[in-house]
Amino acid sequence: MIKPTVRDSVKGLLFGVAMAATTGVAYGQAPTLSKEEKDHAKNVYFQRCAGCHGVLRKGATGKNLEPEWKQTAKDGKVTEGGTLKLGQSRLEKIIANGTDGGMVNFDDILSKDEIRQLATYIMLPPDTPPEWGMKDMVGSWKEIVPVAKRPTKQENKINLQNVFSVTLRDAGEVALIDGDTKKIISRVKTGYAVHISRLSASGRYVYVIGRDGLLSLIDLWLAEPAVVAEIKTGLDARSVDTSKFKGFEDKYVIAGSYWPPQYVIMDGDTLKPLKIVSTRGITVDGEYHPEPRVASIVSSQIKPEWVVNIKETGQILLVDYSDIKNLKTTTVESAKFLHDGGWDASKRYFLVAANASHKIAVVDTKEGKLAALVDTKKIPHPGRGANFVHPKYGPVWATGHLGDEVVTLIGTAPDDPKYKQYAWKVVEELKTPGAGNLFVKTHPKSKNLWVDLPQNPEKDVAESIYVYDINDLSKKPEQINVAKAAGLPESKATKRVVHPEYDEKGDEVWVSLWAGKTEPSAIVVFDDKTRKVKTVIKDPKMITPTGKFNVHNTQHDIY
Ligand code: DHE
Repeated sequence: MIKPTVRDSVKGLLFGVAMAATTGVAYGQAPTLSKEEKDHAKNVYFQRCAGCHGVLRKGATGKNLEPEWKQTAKDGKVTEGGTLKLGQSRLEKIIANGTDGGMVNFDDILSKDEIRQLATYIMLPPDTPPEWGMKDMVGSWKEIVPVAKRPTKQENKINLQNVFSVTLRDAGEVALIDGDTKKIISRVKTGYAVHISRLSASGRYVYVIGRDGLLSLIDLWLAEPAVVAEIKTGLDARSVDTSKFKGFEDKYVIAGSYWPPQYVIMDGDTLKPLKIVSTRGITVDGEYHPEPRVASIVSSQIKPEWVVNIKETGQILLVDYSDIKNLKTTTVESAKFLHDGGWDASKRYFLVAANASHKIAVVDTKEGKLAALVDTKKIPHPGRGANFVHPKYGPVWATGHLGDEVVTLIGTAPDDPKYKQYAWKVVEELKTPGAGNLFVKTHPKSKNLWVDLPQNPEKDVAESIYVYDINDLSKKPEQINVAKAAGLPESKATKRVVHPEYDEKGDEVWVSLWAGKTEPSAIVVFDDKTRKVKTVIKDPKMITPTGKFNVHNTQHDIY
């Protein structure tokens, strides 16, 4: 059982309800809720549960939560289940206490009444949220500073290449921090619980996508960088990227939605929506899925193409943006439940986690086909992964795991005669002190691999960062308790250490110390060589910092 230490804001990552055992709780009585209760429960479900279980509750990283479901396996075996079968009291227990299957408890953030309502709500047929088409998008689109009124050259003296765009999750903001001076340049209002920031090819524009689908375009050239355009791209979203191929720099931006399941292509400098493409369709198993959500999107530097990963179908779309009106897409079949991923060092191969299938899919973007499907330990979660040269196996890409105590290293040099036998094979698994990793990071200039474990139930582990020596990976990683090193006041609640990110030069590592919404959080900057704290960036307005995106490294896909 996962201990009841996981805080409010990480609940989004939690996995499914174990369906294995029913308790014999009587059922058959129709579940009912008043309109007010239902509306509240619906909102709680959307905020806390939909990320893993899906809006239509078909299941992905989390289990299927439909009132009744029936599945026929390839061998013809039929299985049945559903929330109705589990019943009110069993569901309340699962939501309150979590399960051995990996779902954590919600009794520390939801009231007894909310848990009761949520249990009833998931026994009712799922609500289908509205669609979000071109009219809605155009209606939500705001050009705050039109292109003609924007500067023609940089109006500030900031070293823009070393700026960090930092998600202040629960504040609905990003902080732009000067990586040289460590001063907050500005805090910018964005969508709710921003997921990622990505850069335009030129490095001038930062694109920030909120969980609520609001895409904000920040112009770094303004005297004080600010939002110059915004648009609501969907009702629930996680991904955005830009056109990076030569000749298309800063021209287009693409955003993917969880709901409605679709992606939208927009003008890069105005966010004017140009084309919406639905991702509803057939899974790799040949079944129709009504909610195939857009997970990670990356931009190729060798072709005018985006790699768009569709979670539920397991289809990887290579979308050619050279002719938007006559859009050509290559559909690469991989494995279900695609989530996050990153390029190998050559930037020809994209490695993406099919997380609940416990696999990494490798796409050869030059050939436009699947290079490999690599079996891994449970629930790989690479973020964008980490590339380095292993002393024995040559170039490798690393991913951590939410569900196992390892960092997996996969060989990535199929054309190198010395190392090609290791390509797309798990060459080594580095032991971690527990499961619950979200992000790993290194830099071409570094000999360190930084690994967080924010989802681990042990406070000391979740508050630490672990550093491996790439020259000698047989050594145990060094544990650095970041919460202690930062000197923030002790608290009973865990301050999760999350998302290591390098500065432009590759000699500093920034990690977030992610405390509760009303407690002090911080960003702790380490010297990469000595692994000692250089600076602790604190500010009363630094509320729940999570992802940090260095302009140079994000622009050039350095990780
Ligand atoms: Fe994330 C990346 C989805 C929970 C912080 N997250 C991603 C990506 C996806 C995703 C699809 C890849 C985007 C890309 O590259 O285009 N994340 C989801 C979820 O569905 C999930 C599990 C639940 C949810 O409801 O959102 C989830 N993620 C979280 C968190 O709880 C985190 C820790 C804090 C938060 O914001 O809620 C979190 N996710 C991040 C970060 C990245 C990310 C910092 C970018 C990593 C990078 O280096 O690129």
